[in-house]
Parts: sequence; C-alpha cells; structure tokens
Amino acid sequence: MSEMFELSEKTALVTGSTRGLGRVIADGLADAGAHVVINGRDGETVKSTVEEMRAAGKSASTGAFDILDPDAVADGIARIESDRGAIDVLVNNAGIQKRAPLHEFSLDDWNTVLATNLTGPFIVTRAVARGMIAHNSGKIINMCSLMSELGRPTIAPYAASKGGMKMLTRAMAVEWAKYNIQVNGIGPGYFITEMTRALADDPDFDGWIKNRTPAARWGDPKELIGAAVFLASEASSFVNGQIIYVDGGILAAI
Ligand code: GCO
Repeated sequence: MSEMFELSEKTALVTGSTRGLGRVIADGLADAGAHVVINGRDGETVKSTVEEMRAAGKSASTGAFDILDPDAVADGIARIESDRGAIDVLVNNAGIQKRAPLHEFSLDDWNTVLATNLTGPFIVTRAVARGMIAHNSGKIINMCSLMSELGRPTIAPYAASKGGMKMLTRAMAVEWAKYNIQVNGIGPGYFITEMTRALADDPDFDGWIKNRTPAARWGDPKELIGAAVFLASEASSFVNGQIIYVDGGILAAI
C-alpha cells in the first residue's frame, strides 16, 4: 500500500517554495522520497532553503527564476531537465495576496495579482508540460484556494485569480490526460502563514474564522502534505481535474 504513495526517484518542482505553504509542501514531498527543486525569485534565499533541507537529510536543489519571465522560466526548466531528467511533479504554488475594497483597487495591483497567481502558473506549466508530454507522464498540482469557490470583501482580485486556477486546472486536465498527465488542485482553507498572519492576529477575524470553520480552528500547514503527496503519487493516477479542499469543513457549512 505505501508503495502507491512513494515518491522516490521522482523530481518535483514547487514554485514559491522558500517560505509559507510552498516550503511546507516541498518538505513534505521530500519526506515522501522526492527530489525537490526549490523555486523563488531570489537566488540567495533559494540557495539557503536548499542548504537547510539538505542539512535535514532531504534531497533538494535550486531552481531560482521569476515565474513571470518566460525566458527565465525556459532557461530554468531546461537546467532542471538537464540536471535531473524530466520533471515528474509540478506544484504551482507561488502566489500573492493584496487586500483593498474593489472600487479602490488600483489597476497595477489587479494586474500584479492576476499575473502572479494565474499567468505565472500558465508560463511555468506550459514549459514543464512539454517534457511531461514527451515522457507521457506527469503530475501537476495547482494551489487553488477556498476563494476558488467563495468571495470575501477586499480580496476580489485574489478570488478571481483562484477561481481562474480552478478552471485552468480542469482545462489542463482535459487537454493533457491523454498524455498520462494528471492535473489537480489543492484548495487550502485558513492556515496561518505570512499571508494570513495579520488576519490571525486580529481577534475579531480569528474569532470569525473559528466560528465559520466546523473544525473551529485554523489549519496547520502540515495538514496540506497528505493531499500533496496523494496528488503527486501513483495513488491518484485516475484522478483528473479535481480540487481537494483542505479547509476544516468551511465549504460544507452554511
Ligand atoms: C484572506 C486570506 C485567504 C487565504 C486563503 C484561503 O484574505 O481571506 O488571505 O484568501 O489566504 O486563500 O483559502
């Protein structure tokens, strides 16, 4: 049974994996046996993250590039494929959040959120999918969100981008399933990270989330690892276009 979830010999690229949920997922995939390529824009931060992981006995290497720069992405993916062979697993995790009333949202901020959260994953996946198609095998995991399904005031651009990620996941799945590529998503509920720290530190928001979440608590980022390993492994070989919501039950509740 455990072989089904085994990731040894697999190479996994996790975008935005020097911190937050991306780092936790990278560590989790490494603990499941994968060689993980750490990505971020800053080379020094990527390097120090890889050093930390190697010191903890994990198999990791650097993949520093800006997901919004198509040339940098092409070069970065070529380097990884030259070093490791085909990329077996891609986790499109890199993303940002900006909050403001929509009628006060600047066009620049709108464009930044949509570019980072939706166009970047397109640019990276387009490059990685070519190798997966050539090898007739691949796993793509798109980090969606509770906001792929629900809105909340002040985060409309983020919700639009994550709704787009849900449909991009389904569109990729139906386009590439014939190449034995499975494309699925993970939709986190509320987890305490840099992105949400200010919300968690606000007693009113903290109380609202605990009341709105049937599990009556914030998630621990480590609770996302199981879904990531499942979607990265042979255990999900006939799962396509699905979003696994890890949300403590929020989406099940009125
Ligand atoms: C917010 C938060 C959420 C979470 C997460 C929930 O402002 O409500 O940033 O968007 O980050 O995306 O799935």
